[in-house]
Amino acid sequence: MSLNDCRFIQMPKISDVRGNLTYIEGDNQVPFDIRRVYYIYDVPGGSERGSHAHRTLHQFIVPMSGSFDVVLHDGTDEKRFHLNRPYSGLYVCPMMWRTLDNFSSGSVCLVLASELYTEEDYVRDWDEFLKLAS
Ligand code: T46
Repeated sequence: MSLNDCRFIQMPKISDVRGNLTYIEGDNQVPFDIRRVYYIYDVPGGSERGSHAHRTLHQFIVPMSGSFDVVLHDGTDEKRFHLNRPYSGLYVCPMMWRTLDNFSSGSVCLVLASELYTEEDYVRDWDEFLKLAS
C-alpha cells in the first residue's frame, strides 16, 4: 500500500432544517472492519499528536468538530491533508508515519481502527520506520 491509497472518503450527509446527519457503516464507507473507536479532544493550541507509524493497522480519521492537519510520510514522500468537514474522513493505510497538528480550538478527532490497541503494532522510532519502509 502507498501514500496514494491514503485518501479522503466522503460519507453521506443528510440535511434538513434541523441540521445535518452523517453515518458510517462498517463494510460501506470504510475499507476495513471497525474493531475500535477512540477520539482526541481538548488539544492545547500548538500541540502535535501521533509521530509514529503502524505496522498493520488501518485507520479512518474524521474531524467531528473543528479542524486539524494530518501529515503522512511513507518513507520517501510526504503529504499534508487538512481535515475540516465532519462528512469527509481520511483513510490511512498501514506503514504511514503520521503527525497530527494545526488543531483548531475545540476540535475533536474521531478515529476508527481495524484492530484493538496493542503497543507492538506501533513503530515509534523514525530510523526504524525508514528501515522498515524501504
Ligand atoms: C494514531 C493517532 C492518530 C490506549 O490505551 N488505547 C488506545 O486505543 C489508544 C489509541 C491509546 N492508548 C494509550 C496509549 C498511550 O499511553 O493512550 C496513550 C496516548 O496514546 P498516543 O501517545 O499513541 O496518542 P497519539 O494521539 O499520539 O496517537 C493516537 C493513536 O495512538 C495512533 O494510533 O494514529 O492517535
